Amino acid sequence: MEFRKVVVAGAGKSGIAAAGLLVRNGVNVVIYDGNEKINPDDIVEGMGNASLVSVQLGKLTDEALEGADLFVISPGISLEAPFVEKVREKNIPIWGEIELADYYNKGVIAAITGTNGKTTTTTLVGEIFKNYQKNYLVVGNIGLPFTRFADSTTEDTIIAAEISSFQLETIHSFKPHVSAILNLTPDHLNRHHTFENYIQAKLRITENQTEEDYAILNYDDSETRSRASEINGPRIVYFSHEKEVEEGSFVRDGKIYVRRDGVETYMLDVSEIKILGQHNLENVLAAIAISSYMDIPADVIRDTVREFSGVEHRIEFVREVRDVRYFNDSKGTNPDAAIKAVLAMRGTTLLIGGGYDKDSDYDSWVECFPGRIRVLVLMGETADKIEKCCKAHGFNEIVKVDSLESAVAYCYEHAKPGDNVLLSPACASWDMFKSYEERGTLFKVYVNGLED
Ligand code: UMA
Repeated sequence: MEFRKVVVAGAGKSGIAAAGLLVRNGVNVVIYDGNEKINPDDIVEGMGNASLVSVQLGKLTDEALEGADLFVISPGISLEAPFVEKVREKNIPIWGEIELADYYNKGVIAAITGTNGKTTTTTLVGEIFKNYQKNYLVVGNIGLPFTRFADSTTEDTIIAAEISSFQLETIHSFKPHVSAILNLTPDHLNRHHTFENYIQAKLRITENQTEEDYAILNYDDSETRSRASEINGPRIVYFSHEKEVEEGSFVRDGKIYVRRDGVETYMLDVSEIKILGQHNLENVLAAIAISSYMDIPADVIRDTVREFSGVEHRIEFVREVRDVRYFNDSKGTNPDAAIKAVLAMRGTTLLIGGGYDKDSDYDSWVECFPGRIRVLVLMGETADKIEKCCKAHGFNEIVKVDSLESAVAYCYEHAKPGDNVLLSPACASWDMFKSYEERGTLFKVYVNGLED
């Protein structure tokens, strides 16, 4: 298929990169964004051949769609957005940015999805790839659009791709050699409406895989394990810290092994892993299985895992001030991720939570507070909803603030020696910040400004 004119919806990271890829390949592009306040010059800047690009803001017109042979939609835009119906009526194919990238890609992909642990696992797999060969990429939901690099790949490029449910909704022939589903707990219900719809979106990561490919599943997460029967095509491989799986990675007597086609390989001892918590053991087991089935030698995997000390914004230790330890878990954007951060703390914690409302259910998060959380400092759109949930569970140690800076200041004044202060909001950031990265970075700025 040759493209002559493509409309790209969304002028965020993903849309800009998709448009850039198309322009580099000589395609006329209309970039559309609903936000009228964006400066079109900022969008076109850096796009190379600007004569191929036009920008439309506000309402998507028929004229913009005229003659378009493809519509590329950014992951943050719902397929239920009213203008999408118009595109469907005109029978213009709708692709996500991942599908577009894969159209130009020549490399071999390890694609990682799941509710939590995606970024840590993708980062670790990327580090393993980096230590194996120069020709590698780390892309996707992690913040580096695949389209930015897709047309520079060769058949030897190995790619670690973090893929979200949003991105999977708009794939058609995207076919990773190795796919991984790390776990499945409810998230993004305001977009997918039901947990089942969300799961079905995640399972699409395997839909084009065939028998020479592998789908790696978390054996210890019953929701994920039970979906193996719905996957047709790739060979199923598991990772587990509870059971010695037939095919995949597992733990025996504190030692991690990979068993592939009946051959067992020792990888490393669990005690050698630097990143904290059981969820991180799962992430490491997943990364080991993914890399092994991407044919990376065991010694490269072993050495990289031994060195790996985690990712930014994920239970990231920031600083100790007056005997209080501050942790940035801005990536804790749903209750399940936030529970893992609470459980990873030693001693009592002043917890900063709340944010953008994704229709999440906060009960299980609040249930893990007694004995662990000294006070919950709430901010953002969900503050009232979370407060109500806390009260229903008999947890009343709540303070509401109107900014992250005030939250840090409150914790600084009220923490006792030996406490932790943890930013782990259980909510997305979009009500008050551009991204969870911005929220985490600002948290670190405020914490680093505290007087010792
Ligand atoms: N927009 C419209 N109309 C709409 C909605 C949005 O025009 O109805 C426009 C906005 O005005 C804005 C643009 O779309 O200009 C934003 O597009 P986007 O939301 O897709 O954001 P990007 O900057 O392109 O970032 C996206 C991913 N964002 C989302 O999925 C919401 C980033 O994932 C990803 O890193 C990036 O592409 C690169 O691939 C972030 C994320 O929060 C980290 N992901 C969710 C998560 O991890 O839970 C899924």
